Amino acid sequence: MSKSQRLVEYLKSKGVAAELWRFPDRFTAIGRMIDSYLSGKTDADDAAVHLLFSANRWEKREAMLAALHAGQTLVVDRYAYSGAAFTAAKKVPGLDLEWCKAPDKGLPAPDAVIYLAMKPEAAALRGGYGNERYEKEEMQKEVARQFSLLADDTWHTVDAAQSIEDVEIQVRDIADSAVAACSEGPALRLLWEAKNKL
Ligand code: 2DT
Ligand code: MG
Repeated sequence: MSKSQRLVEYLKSKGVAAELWRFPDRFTAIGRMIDSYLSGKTDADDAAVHLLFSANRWEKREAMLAALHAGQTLVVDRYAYSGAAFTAAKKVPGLDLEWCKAPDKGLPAPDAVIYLAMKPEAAALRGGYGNERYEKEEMQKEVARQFSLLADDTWHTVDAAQSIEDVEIQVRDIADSAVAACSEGPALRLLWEAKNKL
């Protein structure tokens, strides 16, 4: 079971209505194009692929909003922050971080971002890389750097090199606080109305 799924199960066990979402959603028509690109079956222009990832979130916007308004807590495994960080990490002239953020402007913003931080060297030692595009140490290093530029005060960094139990305790704690804060009723924010930069 993924960490995100475990978090959903934990929240449900506490009586919090929660759902797991993940991006890219590889099961829509756009998602299948993304899947084919990530698995290396097809090549595509970097800007065009970036816009597909964003469109894959936009096509889910109505459903996300409906779930949120029905009181669901959405645990989202990757979202627009991954979108911006991964494309910016490619260092394609013109596709800087601001360009990469732009297409997601106006999507619902997360109340809390939980960033599981691990040094790319340590991740490589865990043998975690598969055969997909981007699963390379150099790329992951640059992605981590881009993520650090995106961090705002919705961010919580958890050291993923700890034991799974310790990671889970911290993730649960952050989620509990976020759910409690939302129940006090702050309005839904939109990307990229960041609060403050870290
Ligand atoms: P996983 O399915 O294993 O998470 O890998 N990505 C993801 C992007 O480049 N842009 C995006 O908008 C998103 C959501 C991160 C998916 C890979 O796709 C990358 C890893
Ligand atoms: Mg993957």
